[in-house]
Amino acid sequence: MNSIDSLLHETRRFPPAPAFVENAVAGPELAEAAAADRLAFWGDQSRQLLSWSTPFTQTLDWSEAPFAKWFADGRLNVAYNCLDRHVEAGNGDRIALHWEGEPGDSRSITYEELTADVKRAANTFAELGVGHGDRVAIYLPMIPEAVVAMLAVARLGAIHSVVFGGFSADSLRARIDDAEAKLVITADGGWRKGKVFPLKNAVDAALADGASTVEHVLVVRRGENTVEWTEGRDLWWHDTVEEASDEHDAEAFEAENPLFILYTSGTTGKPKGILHTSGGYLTQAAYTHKNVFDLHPETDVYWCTADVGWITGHSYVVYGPLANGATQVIYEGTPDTPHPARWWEVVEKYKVSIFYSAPTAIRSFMKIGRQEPQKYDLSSIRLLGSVGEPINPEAWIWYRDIIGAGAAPIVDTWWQTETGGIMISALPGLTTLKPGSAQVPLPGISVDVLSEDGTPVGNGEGGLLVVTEPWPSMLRGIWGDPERFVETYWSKFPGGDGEPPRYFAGDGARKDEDGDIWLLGRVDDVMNVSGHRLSTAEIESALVSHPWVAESAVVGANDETTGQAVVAFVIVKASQADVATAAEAADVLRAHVAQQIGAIARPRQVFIVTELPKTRSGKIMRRLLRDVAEGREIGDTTTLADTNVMQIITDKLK
Ligand code: 6R9
Repeated sequence: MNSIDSLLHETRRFPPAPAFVENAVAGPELAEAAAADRLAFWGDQSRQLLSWSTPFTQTLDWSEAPFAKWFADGRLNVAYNCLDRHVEAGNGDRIALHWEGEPGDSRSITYEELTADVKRAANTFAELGVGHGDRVAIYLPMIPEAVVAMLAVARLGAIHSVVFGGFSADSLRARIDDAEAKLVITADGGWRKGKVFPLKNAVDAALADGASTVEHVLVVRRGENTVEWTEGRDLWWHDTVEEASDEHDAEAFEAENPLFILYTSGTTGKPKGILHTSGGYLTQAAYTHKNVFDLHPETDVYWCTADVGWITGHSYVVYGPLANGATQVIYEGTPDTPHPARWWEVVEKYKVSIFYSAPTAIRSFMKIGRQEPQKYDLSSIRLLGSVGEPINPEAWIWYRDIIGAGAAPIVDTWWQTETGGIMISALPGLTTLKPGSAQVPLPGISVDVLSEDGTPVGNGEGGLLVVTEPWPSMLRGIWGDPERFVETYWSKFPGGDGEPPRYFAGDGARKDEDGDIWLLGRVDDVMNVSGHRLSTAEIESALVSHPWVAESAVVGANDETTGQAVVAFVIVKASQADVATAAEAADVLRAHVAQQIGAIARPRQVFIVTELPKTRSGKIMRRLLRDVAEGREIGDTTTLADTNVMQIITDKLK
């Protein structure tokens, strides 16, 4: 038996509620139109969702595959589409951003105000020499100026590279160098966990040798911490942007004008600068944001908890919501500062109706317990979203019951930095939900699951997830490295002989009996135990379904007899910590996995730990746990959110 086959004992089904269906944005006509003529469908979506100053006549040019051009002879301005046109349509008074600072300060900014702010910023950046095609690095906390800076760069036809504020000076410098950025936009500091974390001094350190391409550093005052100043290079935002004219006409650029570079880690040490362009990217960001989140822009209050330093923050904090004229919340700090229910307090305060977050956050709230969210009125929530990794069915049910009052549909959205926008997700008014499955490609998107030899697997089988047709928000390349782009994503299934090339996503997936897609984690996280394929996600799900378990991470460790063996790292819920000794708990949990999935999945070892190593975007770094499981020296920990975690884990296991 192939053990992936045993993955899904999850049989709970949640059809959409009739009242939801009645007002749903996306109906069956979307899929019908996409099936009738996929390219015509995307052309129609783009014309409906965006305002083009020069209409396009060709939807897709795939003649130089895998280098795609979408809407290539059309022209538009991305910032105009996110701002001015809403004001021109009479919606200038609508709130664009409800911003909540961690210490409790807040600002609500209308579309009219945001448009004026972006025009001032665009005038300032232009004065600093930023023009069409120039690169600007943005290294800011989650404050409104981050959104303003991104849109002002876009308005000028320049290219932003947002670097997450938690990255080190070295990582920042590597990204500045790779993109040859002219301008860096930062803040003195931002608030996190009740303290100001300095940013400007990291920029100073990054630029200390004076040998970079950076000409100016523009500094927003936020933390009010003291900063050093390099005369001639450094400028305050309040002395420049806030003094600039708020008149600025948006010039239209070609649809394929680069919009941003966003660095993401690959299999090698050097991060890849994923390149996205304008018209196709914005089309898919707006289309998915509207239909997947069932957006009613006049009444909804939307909150995506991602930082703008990640792709989710680009597509679902900045471009999708603003192109759609949505009202949204952005929050500066951590979910548990100054108290463990801070997020829920924010939901109540702004009456958030659409909430989009990540499984790792949901599991940490499960760990704290339902009493915290239950302190606040969450009745405004009508839709929940999940992104970043597979969501365990137990976390899904908790999310729906405790945050969604047992009624909100959950959209589990599969996509990547590279895909630019959501690719696989339920549509909330149409799809009967299956906890743990991302389910179906969106109308207009074509995906499949292939075996190693490139043939599609049947229902009930697992393989490699691919995208079989180009899509509007697809990455256009890796900055400065076209070969790596072809090699990484298109060489596994290159096509030829009448076969089109297929995009290899790097994820394992399985089709269930209905053909719905269940993500199994990155293929490097798929284990092979005695010739049986097992997914880390599958076993983690089984572990989390045990009442003692708050969170788990599973790795495949080399094993002399079985090839690989399953090794689990488990955090036990605080309320259960005294129930059993670590050794007893390990035995119970090994038996539980065997009982849930089958003896083949029984972990060789279960380590009870208090922390798991996570990247700053919340992904578990299984590579480091594999080092522990295989008794090796721990590898590079610099991309961990908390670099002490591995020490805590290894001390605990001594
Ligand atoms: C948006 C984002 C991409 C990788 C992707 C996959 C995992 C994301 C998922 C999911 C299962 C989901 N992933 N969403 N796995 N279900 N709903 O996270 O982009 O940071 O580039 O990560 O995340 O493994 O390949 P990115």
